[in-house]
Amino acid sequence: MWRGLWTLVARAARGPRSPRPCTRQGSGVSVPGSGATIFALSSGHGRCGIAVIRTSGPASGHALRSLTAPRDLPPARSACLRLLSHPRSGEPLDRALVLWFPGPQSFTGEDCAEFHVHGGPAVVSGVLQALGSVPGLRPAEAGEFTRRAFAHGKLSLTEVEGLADLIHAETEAQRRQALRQLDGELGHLCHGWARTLTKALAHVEAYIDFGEDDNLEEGVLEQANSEVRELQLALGAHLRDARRGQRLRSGAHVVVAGPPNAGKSSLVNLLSRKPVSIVSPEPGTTRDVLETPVDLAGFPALLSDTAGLREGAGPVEQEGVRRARERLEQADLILAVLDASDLASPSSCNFLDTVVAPAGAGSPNGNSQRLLLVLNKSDLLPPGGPDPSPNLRPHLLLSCLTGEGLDGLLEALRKELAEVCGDPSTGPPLLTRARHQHHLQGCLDALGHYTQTKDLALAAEALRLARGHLARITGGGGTEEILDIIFRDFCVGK
Ligand SMILES: Nc1nc2c(ncn2[C@@H]2O[C@H](COP(=O)(O)OP(=O)(O)OP(=O)(O)O)[C@@H](O)[C@H]2O)c(=O)[nH]1
Ligand SMILES: [Mg+2]
Repeated sequence: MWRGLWTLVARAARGPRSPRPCTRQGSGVSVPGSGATIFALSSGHGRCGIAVIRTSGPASGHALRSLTAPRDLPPARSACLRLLSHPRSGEPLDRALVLWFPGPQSFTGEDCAEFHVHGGPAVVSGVLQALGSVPGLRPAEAGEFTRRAFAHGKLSLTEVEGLADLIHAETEAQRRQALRQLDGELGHLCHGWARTLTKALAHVEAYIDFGEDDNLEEGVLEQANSEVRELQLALGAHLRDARRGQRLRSGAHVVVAGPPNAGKSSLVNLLSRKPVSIVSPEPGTTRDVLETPVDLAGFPALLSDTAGLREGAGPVEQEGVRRARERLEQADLILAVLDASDLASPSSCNFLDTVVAPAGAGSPNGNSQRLLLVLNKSDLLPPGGPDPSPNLRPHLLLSCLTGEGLDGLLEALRKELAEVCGDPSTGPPLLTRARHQHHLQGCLDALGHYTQTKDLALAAEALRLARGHLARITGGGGTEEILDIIFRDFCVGK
């Protein structure tokens, strides 16, 4: 039996069965030119109060000493005020805060230095030029600091993506989602799934190797099968939600539609707080689809104004109506706008029958089209008068003219968009990229092969394939763990 265990040890140590362990030791990804020390302006470009320039690589300490001579390196991770001067000419450049982060306790895992200089363009370019004159330093390429952090195991791939999203986040929901991903939530979820697979694989491999051995616990294969079944359910649920995370990253498509003159353009301008569309009392003013990115109740959205839907207009307006209908089909959420004082008109009735009624309330999984019905121009209704349409489906009263009802609309939008995009403050970690979806689907397909095959060797291979897909989401690997689990989880050799 011990010979059997050593066979497993030897197997895990060779070929495709022994990729690097999935630990924070490093991703195993090589960084082109990683021996060099890189430098760059890390804060935004343009005039500002403080600009941050940083370096990463073995010559960082030398660079810091060169610009702050004759002073020594400051204590690690403490801000110190230093006079910066050009290492060759000795010309003073700025009085700045400098920080020294000896590796591996730094963002990239390498020796790093930071110069917090005054943000004038001449100061920034002077310090960058001074750094360029230090031997062994070169300007960083786009994303090179983060790439080094990944290569040194400081960030997983999903965390790298979270960091990128955080930098690009424009709405509260995007920021929350990016922070959660940067905190490693998606990575932890994938690691948890990968651990389940590793365990199942260990069980299957142990059965292959020690199936005849009395000392092997009973029901080993059944346990593996039930773990795989549970995982299939969990992955399936996440994949059904996959579009949400992507909408949260790139913005939900919210289409404003309704009959002519209902106040669609007025609503678009109100929600985007800028004059995107022309507003006029003339029906048929908007003809093209006008898009504007907006922050809607904390969620990112691409808001589209469309032509009023009606029959019998001229050819240009008809083309606008065709485009409006096309856009409606792609909408994640429809904002259906009607004139509250004109609900009995043929165009209002037609719109209610052809757009509002079929859209329905949306399915519980959030994948179908959702619709919010807005009755605009509530200021034209008689004061204290009855609800204009007690038989209508649930709706919101609004006046774009006075702003009354806007808070209620924003709250309704927040709820709808939390369904459409997923709520990053409460829900499970979201799959924000097609890459995540692709590998999760690959994992699920491989698990499908596992459940179908009768051949144990093929079943084990399917599990390895499934685990490889999960590992690729976070950018890690991991096969040596199987052995750890065999020793810990089984009684082989007792
Ligand atoms: N009284 C009142 N008038 C409004 C309100 N909202 C919009 N209007 C007016 O209604 C008219 C039509 O508004 P638009 O926003 O251009 O309507 P639309 O639906 O985009 O019209 P089309 O592009 O022609 O389909 C304009 O004269 C607006 O000032 C409202 O809440 N109350
Ligand atoms: Mg319009």
